[in-house]
Amino acid sequence: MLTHSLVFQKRPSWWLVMSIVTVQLGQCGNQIGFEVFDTLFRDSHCSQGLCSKRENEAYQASCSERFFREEENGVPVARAVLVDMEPKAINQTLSRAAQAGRWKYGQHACFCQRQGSGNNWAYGYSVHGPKHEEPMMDLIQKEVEKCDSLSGFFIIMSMAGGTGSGLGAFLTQKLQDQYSSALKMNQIIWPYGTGEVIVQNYNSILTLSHLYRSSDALLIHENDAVHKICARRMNIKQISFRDLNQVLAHQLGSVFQPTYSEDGSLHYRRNPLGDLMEHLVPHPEFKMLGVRNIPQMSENSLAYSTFTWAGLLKHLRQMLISSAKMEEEGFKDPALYTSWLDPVHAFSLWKTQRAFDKYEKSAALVSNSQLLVKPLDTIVGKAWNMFASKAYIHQYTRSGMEEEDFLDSFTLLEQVVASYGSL
Ligand SMILES: Nc1nc2c(ncn2[C@@H]2O[C@H](COP(=O)(O)OP(=O)(O)OP(=O)(O)O)[C@@H](O)[C@H]2O)c(=O)[nH]1
Ligand SMILES: [Mg+2]
Repeated sequence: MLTHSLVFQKRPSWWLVMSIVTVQLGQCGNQIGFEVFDTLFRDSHCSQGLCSKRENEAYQASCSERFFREEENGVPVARAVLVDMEPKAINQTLSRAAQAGRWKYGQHACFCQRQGSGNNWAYGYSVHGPKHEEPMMDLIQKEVEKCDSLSGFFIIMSMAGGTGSGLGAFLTQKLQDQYSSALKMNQIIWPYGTGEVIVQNYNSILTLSHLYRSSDALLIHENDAVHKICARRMNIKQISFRDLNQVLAHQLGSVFQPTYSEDGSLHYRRNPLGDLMEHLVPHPEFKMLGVRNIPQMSENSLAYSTFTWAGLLKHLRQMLISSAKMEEEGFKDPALYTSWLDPVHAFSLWKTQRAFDKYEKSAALVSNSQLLVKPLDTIVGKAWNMFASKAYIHQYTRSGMEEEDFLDSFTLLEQVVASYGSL
């Protein structure tokens, strides 16, 4: 008992890990959010034979402080706010968390209405947003007040629907106004190319252009790419959103799992979002981030596989340059980076001895690169063609938007395409 209280009183300063408040928006954001918390929780609470008990405890403590808080009865509570304009996805998310029984969402963490935005960005942004601003911002503030120290916000949303995209853009703007010094990273789900939503290209360009003004970084996952991972690497036959979301959660978890700080000590990084963005977003014109990770495979294959660090990193680098021209040089090769960044600063390596999510060795690469230029250019082109024939525009103007807003979005994103193109 005595030793315990001494330990707590004498927490060294590095102990103060900063927390992230996650905002889950719309169907997609809520479904993915659950998987992310569950992955992080399961990973940090399974004990890993490969490292010491002390190491495991430090890892778990760091992960918990980032993403969970503790309620009186000892059950971990996700530092999350759930928002949707229709109840279905939130109800399902809450009941999945309750069924699993490992951790839970806060008792007052949800904001929900009866009627979604019907895939209309303008309805989410200009109608639902202003109408429900106060209660939504109150929920977020309550969660922020429960953090000893706030690293920033992680906002999960799709860009093709109406609520996650439109209301998500609205809320990110409000967070920027109210918490200007806190970092904001938006996790955005890029729709399938052969999308289900007819106006998805409109919703996408409106989302991206607004977030470009109010967010610090856009971490983008394309449903097509994640689908391919499920089919080819995980060998799943009938692929559901849940399968996609588990792959996504694994990727996000491997980005957010605690890693050692660079000072050579074996202490975990304190400020997950701050450290990521300091390295990845050195210029406000370039905010689009992508993740690649390795390995990711079905549990069956995993049982028969072994990996070496050299092999994993080589493969990861090939994924980065896709054409495997240069083989041996590592990530320090200046040819991989834009000329205005010194390769020493352009690349940084974060490590931990702790295995992640069943994988004894794994590597994830977060990069700010030209990866998304082509998909962005395609979406802007398709939206422009629809706009030129004025298709569906009345749905947006009826909800309070002007044609001018579309034009602003096109201009901004064409500039982004040009900037990335010139790297
Ligand atoms: N990866 C993934 N994508 C999803 C999921 N649910 C929906 N999507 C994608 O999200 C887009 C549709 O957006 P939703 O999130 O359903 O829309 P919403 O935010 O609830 O907005 P409204 O329903 O219009 O009010 C499509 O591109 C879907 O492919 C999910 O669980 N995982
Ligand atoms: Mg919905």
